[in-house]
Amino acid sequence: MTTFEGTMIATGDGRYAIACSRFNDLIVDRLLHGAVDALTRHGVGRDDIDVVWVPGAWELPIAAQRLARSGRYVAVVCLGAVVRGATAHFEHVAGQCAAGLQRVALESDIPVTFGVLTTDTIDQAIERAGTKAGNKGADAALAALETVNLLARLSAR
Ligand code: INI
Repeated sequence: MTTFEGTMIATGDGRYAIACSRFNDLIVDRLLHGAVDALTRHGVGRDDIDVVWVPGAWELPIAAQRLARSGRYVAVVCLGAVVRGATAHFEHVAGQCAAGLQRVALESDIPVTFGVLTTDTIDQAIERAGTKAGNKGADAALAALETVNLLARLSAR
């Protein structure tokens, strides 16, 4: 039996893009901090990380698509925070952001990871942005790193 898994150690041969949505940037700043911290502590150089800001989660898929198609990156990490509040707008923004990013991920030849919080309240978002429920930006960054390494192994076999 042969098992293939990605390591969490950067191989130093590629740049990472992080696409962030500015809406709820109090939260997204913390997700970005977690993502950069995770990448750099696993061996990615700060100079090998580009950060791109879009207005809101709705705009993440078009930016992720452009970044993925550029050929400049080994992965795109997408970060945002969609908070339900009292409006049905949430369903459209969160749903279409997730669907769009999934489409970009499948149509790209590189990992496009999902670090977009979709919560009922700001408190829940804070919990997932570096307090008691961890940091989903860091999780999305490490998922990108692991998948980059896995794909390299699968290509090399
Ligand atoms: N964008 C977010 O990233 N999070 C939200 O919670 C949000 N809500 O609730 O409205 C949101 N809306 C803006 C949207 O992403 C677009 O930027 C806007 O509609 C312009 O296209």
